[in-house]
Amino acid sequence: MFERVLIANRGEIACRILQACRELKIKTVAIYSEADANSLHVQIADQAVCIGPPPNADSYLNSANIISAAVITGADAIHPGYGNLSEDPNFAEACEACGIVFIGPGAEVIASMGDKAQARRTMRDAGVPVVPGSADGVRDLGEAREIAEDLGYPVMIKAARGGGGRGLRVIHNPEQLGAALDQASSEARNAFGNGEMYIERYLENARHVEVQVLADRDGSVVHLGERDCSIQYRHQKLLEESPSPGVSRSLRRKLGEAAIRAAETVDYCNAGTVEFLLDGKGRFYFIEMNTRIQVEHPVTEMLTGVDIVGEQIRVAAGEKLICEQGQIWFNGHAIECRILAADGDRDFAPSPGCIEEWEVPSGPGVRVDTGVTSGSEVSSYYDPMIAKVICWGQDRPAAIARMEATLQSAKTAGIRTTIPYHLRILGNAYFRRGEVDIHFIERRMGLDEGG
Ligand code: MV4
Repeated sequence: MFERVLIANRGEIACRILQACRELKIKTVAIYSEADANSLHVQIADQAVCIGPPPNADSYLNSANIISAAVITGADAIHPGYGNLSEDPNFAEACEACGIVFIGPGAEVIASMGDKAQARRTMRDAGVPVVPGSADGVRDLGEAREIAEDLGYPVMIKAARGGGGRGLRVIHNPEQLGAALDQASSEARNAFGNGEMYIERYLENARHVEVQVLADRDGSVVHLGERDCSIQYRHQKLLEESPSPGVSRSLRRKLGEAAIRAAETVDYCNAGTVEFLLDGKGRFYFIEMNTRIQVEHPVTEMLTGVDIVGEQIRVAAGEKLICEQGQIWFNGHAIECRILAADGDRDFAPSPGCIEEWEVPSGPGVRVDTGVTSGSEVSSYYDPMIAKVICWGQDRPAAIARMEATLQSAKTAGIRTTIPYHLRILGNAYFRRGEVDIHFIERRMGLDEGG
């Protein structure tokens, strides 16, 4: 096992990883920017290294400084968390070149899943269902027209190097196609350094369901069931749950098999997430694979009891997965609310400042993952998510009731939080019936609506 791990992140996920290391008796190194000198993750680590000024590009994305910090402190591995350098194949490669284990899949696998068009081809060839669409990137407008005509409108054009909602356009008719393709492609070239685009049929009322997988170096792969992540606003997820109200036992088995096949196809090692869109008829389609730990992983941990971050560290150190598929049970229901320092009434505008009061009650089936305490500063340099509240219940109504009680009892002061907005989601009649798709927020959360 590793002796010392550097955590190349901040906030709640840095705290979560630090705790996993402590449990495995691994010494920890935190990194921090000049804005984070007093942060919780710095306080709870065994040691901490300042890696740069406040802007993310100069600190948490500064791979040379981070790797230097690992070398100087004698860390034998780096956990990247999510965001930041977690899906940068160059960073993973640089770690390995310095003799430091990157806690995640290999650089080649990160790169191959980072190219969404290539990922789509790989999965299609492996027999994983993909959305009907172009086999390759579209070369010119003529070809795009032909493909779109065959698929039938509406279609969606996507940037090969996009992902997570960037570089997408819905096209309703052939007249829109040319200009949209030109625009989106040059946007993608600017943003991702690559203008390649591909086309899919647009799925209108889909759920966003993702399957958690774990794989070790021996090639054992298990799935930990799905999370329904449909409730999002502008690709910012607000609430996730497992099991998905739209997934039956037999569909779960098929989704799990498809996700395992996806992971096996690329010789995956570590934790990964296979994203699918689910239509109203029980059909599912691969869209992307994420090669990192995800924000919403605690939902799955609550449901299965598997410590996903702990397993990431163990398999990266060459150990075998702690369990086989037959030992994994899905118990009850879990829901996560992502609490942001933001104003739900004003388009989720960030609300930075001092958190004068921060108190979320604990209790049976309640987990709070946070990187803040009373007196913490929420900096406008970074993501405004300050905590995740995860509630477990014997069934979905019980999990909802527990979440409502927990959020109602929370005490916060000094900044705005999305807790009132989350309470509105929990009270929404469509949500309570489990009738959600990726348009839930726009269509069901208007001020005059409650279903
Ligand atoms: C789609 C789609 C409908 N049809 N692809 C958005 C993020 C990226 N992972 C893929 N996305 C979508 N791809 C087809 N063929 C709708 C979305 C989409 C979406 C997906 C998941 C969660 C939220 C979303 C919000 C808008 C659009």
